[in-house]
Amino acid sequence: MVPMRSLLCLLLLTASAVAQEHHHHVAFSLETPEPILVAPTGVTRTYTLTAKQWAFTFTPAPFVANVGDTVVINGTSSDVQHILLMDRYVLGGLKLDKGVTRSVTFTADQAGMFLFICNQSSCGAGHSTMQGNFVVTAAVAPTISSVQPSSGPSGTTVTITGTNFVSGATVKFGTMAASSTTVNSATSIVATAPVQDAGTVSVTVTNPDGQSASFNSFTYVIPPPSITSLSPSSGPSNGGTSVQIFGNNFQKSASVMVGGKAAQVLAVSSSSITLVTPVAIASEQQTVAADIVVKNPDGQSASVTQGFHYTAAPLSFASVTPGTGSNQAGTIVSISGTGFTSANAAVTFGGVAGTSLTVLDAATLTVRVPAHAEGTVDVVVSMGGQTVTARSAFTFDDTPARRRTAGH
Ligand SMILES: [Cu+2]
Repeated sequence: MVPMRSLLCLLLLTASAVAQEHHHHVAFSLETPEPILVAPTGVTRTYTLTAKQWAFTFTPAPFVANVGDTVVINGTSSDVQHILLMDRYVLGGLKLDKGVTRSVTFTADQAGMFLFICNQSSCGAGHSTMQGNFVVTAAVAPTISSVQPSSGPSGTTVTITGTNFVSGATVKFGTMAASSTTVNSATSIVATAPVQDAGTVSVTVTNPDGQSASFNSFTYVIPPPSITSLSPSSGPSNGGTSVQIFGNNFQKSASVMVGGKAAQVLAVSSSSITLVTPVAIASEQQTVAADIVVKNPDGQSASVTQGFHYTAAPLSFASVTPGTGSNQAGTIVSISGTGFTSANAAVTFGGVAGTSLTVLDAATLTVRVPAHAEGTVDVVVSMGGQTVTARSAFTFDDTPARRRTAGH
């Protein structure tokens, strides 16, 4: 009869041998699993593990994941203590005790088949049969076989046919995200071409795991633009009015001219353009009707004659640059403000009229400063019957010239 103590030793030796054998498999997988994704990918999978003599039971079953998934195991025992030990992912062991739930969380970062065993050799005579495999599947790259239709204007809805599309996949037309994407199945995605310039782009599907497929190609064929309305259709002559143009077939790089001057374009969709009006041209009348011209990068354009009306802004003064000049006539300064017009325009410096007055636009003029005694003076701008006075806005100072003279 074998003494109790010897039997225990024998059991321990057997358990040790099994653990040693398992240890060999820690660094690599036993075999490559079938490349079948468990949908969805890139998610957290939570498994309940119940250990008992003599099995580990994972719920839900099977115990699987995709590369990139986060795996949570909430483990307990229904009898004695067992310990879960798993190649690569649970190397520290997870103690499983009756009435206690303990958890371990890891990222399935490598595909393969990973052996798990019970590492509690004193759990009983069937200990060495407590083992199984955790399967991690490498995600499969998508493929694209067709894009239909293969051409059309911005906003065209296309059907992308291929394989291995996964819920959450994104679609790009060239470098731009589709304006809408619906993954109907692993083989079909419906996407809407975002607003872009005319031309040919590739279509790319990217699964949530980062694997992608590109297809050549989708061609933006864009008819001439048209304008249906503007809002608002008037604003002050000093510009800065935010205007929306509504119409069709606007391309992403469309430009807009207002009264022959380039507007700042803020946003373009195929059916609307948001812009900021430029400063109006100088005019005898401060109310100016300006033509609107939208030009697509392919050269096609649409226009509305006198589509925007500049209204008279109150005359105001903002700055004079430079603010200092020679006593001698000759310094040319730039004055900015609002409501400028070339009608009855005059600028005086300390009561003396400047010369060569040029109103560049409704917000900018240039003028040659007259000769004047040294000192700081008021600048008075008169236009179209309005007058504005900028107190102490300009200084006549010949100091630099005297220094030059003194140096000789
Ligand atoms: Cu056990």
